[in-house]
Amino acid sequence: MAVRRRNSDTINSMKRRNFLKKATVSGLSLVAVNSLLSCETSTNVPTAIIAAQPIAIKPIVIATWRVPNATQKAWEVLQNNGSSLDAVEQGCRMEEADVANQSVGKGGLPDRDGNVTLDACIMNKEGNYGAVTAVENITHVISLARKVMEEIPHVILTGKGAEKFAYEQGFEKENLLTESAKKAWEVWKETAQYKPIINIENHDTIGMLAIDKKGDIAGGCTTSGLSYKMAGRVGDSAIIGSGLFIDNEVGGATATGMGEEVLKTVGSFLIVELMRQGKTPQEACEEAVSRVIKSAGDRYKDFQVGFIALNKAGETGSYCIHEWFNYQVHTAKENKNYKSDYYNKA
Ligand code: SD4
Repeated sequence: MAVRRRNSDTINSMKRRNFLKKATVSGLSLVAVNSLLSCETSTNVPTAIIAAQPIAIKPIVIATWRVPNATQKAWEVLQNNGSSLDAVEQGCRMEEADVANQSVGKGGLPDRDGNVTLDACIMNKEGNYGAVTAVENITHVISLARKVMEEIPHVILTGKGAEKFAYEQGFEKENLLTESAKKAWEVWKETAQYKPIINIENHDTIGMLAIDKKGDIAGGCTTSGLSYKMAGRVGDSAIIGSGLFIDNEVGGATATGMGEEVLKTVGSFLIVELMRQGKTPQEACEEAVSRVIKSAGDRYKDFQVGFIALNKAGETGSYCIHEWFNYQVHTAKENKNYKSDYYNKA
């Protein structure tokens, strides 16, 4: 038995070493390929040297879930020499305005009392942060979070105070509860049972990371939170280090899924710190998911958490607990959706 266990440990560690080797090689070759696509990289530098250097792939956009319109919008901003901050704001706004997306902005599913309340945050290359939580009647909370970051001495505004600030800043009052979200809530009320459903009710919070042509990174995250949450509940999406973290020396990370679990493990900050210590974005996302699982014990079977990460070399990573989390990447080559690797293969 002991021998068997040792053998399987050895095999697992070999598998992991091989995986890491592959990941590193493909990561490096990605750098090489993309650096050739970059507008600002000299094509005279031999590929081998490019591959060995942390050369920025500029620009690049990555976002949680299947959000091609959002990444396309962000990409256009970057192509027009816009900043990564403008890109993530504009990209996130696309999902906030899309009433078909029932987890973000207008059209988001309401809380138990039938009120749509939104959370959002944004971080820039200087490490500045702005956030709003539990905001009603304002569609573009990502822009409101940016106003918090840029216009006032505080970093988080919540509820009525955030809404008041929005009107002062010229934001329009809107009814965020669409007919279809209202109907869904009315159906939910018939049983009023709350159990998070993996990848069904909770998908489409958008977390977006972008590197602009100057090589600077920024990120944004916006959501209506868990549907049918308790009034006043705030998740991870607007909270620095949990739903989003950016460090322009290292890279960025953002999260989706069960916010309570991400908050407890401060997942996005953890990923950035692991990348600072030399882990690839992929390795860092895997470690963050394993912390969530460790903290949750058997409960991990009942909820989803997914992370994406981007380092300053333009390498991406993603990992989640259960199958079917996906993410969108826009580079000079394409605007493509990828299925994330996941932990629970049982
Ligand atoms: C929250 N993390 O409020 C958000 C929900 C989410 O995809 O990401 N849904 O907990």
